[in-house]
Amino acid sequence: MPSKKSSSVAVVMGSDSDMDVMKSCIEQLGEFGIEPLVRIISAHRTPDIAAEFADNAAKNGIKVIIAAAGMAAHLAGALAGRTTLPVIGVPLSSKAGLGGIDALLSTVQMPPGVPVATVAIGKPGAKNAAVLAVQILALSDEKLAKRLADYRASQRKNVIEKDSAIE
Ligand code: RP5
Repeated sequence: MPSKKSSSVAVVMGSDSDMDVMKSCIEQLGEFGIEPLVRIISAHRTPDIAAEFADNAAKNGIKVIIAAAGMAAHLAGALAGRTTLPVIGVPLSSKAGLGGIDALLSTVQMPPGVPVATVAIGKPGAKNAAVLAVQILALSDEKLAKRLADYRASQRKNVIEKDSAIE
């Protein structure tokens, strides 16, 4: 499923150990017809590659970057510091970490001027990162805007059905 093909959305994660959770982001993008560019790049272990990736992202056709990492999660911020593309940060709970709070604070506490749109820890955040990326792209893509409206309508229908099923 992971792809290195060019795409308007890049899903970057700090380690292959993040893939389990980030699969739900990739799948959610797939439900909107988007096959993202998927990369494993570490802000700490491969800082040179992270810099090269961010520097060239816009000219490679990427419009939104989703960056996920656990522990001292600097990936999203490090990429955001080198590009003006929107960066969505997904804090992850890794085995050796502090339940994701470590990654949440590292991702969300960006200094003024270099935002990272930070979503929830783990799988819910991974899914929401995909939806947020679609919302950004849908501003200039009518087909995607229609898919988003359908997605919201189906969520609404689901809840109403569950409510009706209660006796
Ligand atoms: C972070 O450190 C990664 O994003 C991962 O969540 C965490 C642990 O990485 P591994 O030791 O499993 O490669 O940089």
